[in-house]
Amino acid sequence: MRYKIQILSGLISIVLFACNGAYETKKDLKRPNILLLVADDMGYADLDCYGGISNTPNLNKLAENGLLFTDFYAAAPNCSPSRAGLLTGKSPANIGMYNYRPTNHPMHLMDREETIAEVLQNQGYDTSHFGKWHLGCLPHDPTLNHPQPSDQGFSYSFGTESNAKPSHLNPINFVRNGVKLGKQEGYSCQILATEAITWFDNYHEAENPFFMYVAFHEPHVKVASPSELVQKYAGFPKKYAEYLANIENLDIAVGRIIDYLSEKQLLENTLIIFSSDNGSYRQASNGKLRAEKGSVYEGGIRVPGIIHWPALIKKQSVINEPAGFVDIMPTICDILKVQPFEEEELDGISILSLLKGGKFERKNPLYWYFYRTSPEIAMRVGDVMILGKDNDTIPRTHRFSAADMAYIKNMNLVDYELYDLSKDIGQTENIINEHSKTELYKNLIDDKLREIQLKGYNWEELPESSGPKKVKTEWRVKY
Ligand SMILES: [Ca+2]
Repeated sequence: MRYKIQILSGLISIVLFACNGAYETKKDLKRPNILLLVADDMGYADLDCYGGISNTPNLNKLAENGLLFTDFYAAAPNCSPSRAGLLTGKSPANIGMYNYRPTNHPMHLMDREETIAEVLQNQGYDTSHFGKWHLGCLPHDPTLNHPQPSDQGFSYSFGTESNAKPSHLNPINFVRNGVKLGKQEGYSCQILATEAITWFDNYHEAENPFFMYVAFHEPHVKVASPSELVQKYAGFPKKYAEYLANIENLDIAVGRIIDYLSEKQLLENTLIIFSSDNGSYRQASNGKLRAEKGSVYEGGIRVPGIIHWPALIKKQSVINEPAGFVDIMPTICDILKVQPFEEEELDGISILSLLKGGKFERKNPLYWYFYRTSPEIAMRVGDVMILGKDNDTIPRTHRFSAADMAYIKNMNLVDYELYDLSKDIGQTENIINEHSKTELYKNLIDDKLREIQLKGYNWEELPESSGPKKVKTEWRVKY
């Protein structure tokens, strides 16, 4: 994989863009359009430009003309907490998003949290959401009374509470601006692309900048892909071919949105960010990374990260600096020169200097907390990842429960692992007993757990633990 990235870097070392005078003023760079594209469960090694098998020319092109991050991280190893971290810039555990949110569950992204959409809406942006929400009930439910996309800064919303049902093909559970819709014809990613383009034509005021958040349902199960694409991968087992075609179909949908922006001459000053909400449930999709979705080993949290913004980024670069979801909110605030509502509470930091090709220094290490699998916590300090666990063997249910809440508030770390990711991307050699700074890192991660236990929202009306349980050490959890 690294070999392929190096090739990419070498072949396209300098890509110069013709200057478009309309976007070259400092004023315009402070108000770019922003397109946030998020895949669901796409692994680190799924895209062609990350060494994958699927044909993904549109995302390759974004990477070739922008920045490709080798060490980009989701905010959590599964859907709901990761999306909460993405939209707020805060560690999901600190804002009470501890796990995937099942249907009719009280856990949600609280209205008191400020989202990217709210910041941008206040700055005069036209804001829109397409696809998976997974931050509370959708549409409005008077019993749960969770904030809707419109309460979180999105003027327009077309999507689903969670996954597309019954699959990506002809989904029946879409909601447009609070109104339940019937069956939608086609594949989910293409339905989203069509709706997004329609939104531009019918709802976006040309004089305003826009913020568009497109949260694709692909390639989360249950996978469905067009037969003509599946046939392109006929040499693979049927289920695998369907998966590879699913990645290509998503790439085609991304291409349709990009082509529209290009036709309307909006591409030059649009900041496009592409990533995935967590690692893949397929080991092969995570390349050499250890573990899968649901784990705080690299396979659960390290994801593709591509940033494209021709008005600022003038040449292709591969960025090895660790960055991720929680950095997006502070970066956007930095670009707009606005102060987040609770700046001191943000866990991410602006990476605008990285986008500009300048120096970058992270004050507070990135970290991930997930109580359901072992290890429970990970922290990235430079090239090193330290992980902590309590070696408990309590079986866990799918639904976040009162027993889980009590466990989170009381757990202690008793065992640690340390990996040098610059030499050991697969986390095969635990060097906790050899590293000179082991005690320092142990203290850092112990302190971080205490902070989560102190600050993390305490849900009081959770369901009791029920349903099928899995022993915790089995990290290959399927959602
Ligand atoms: Ca996911």
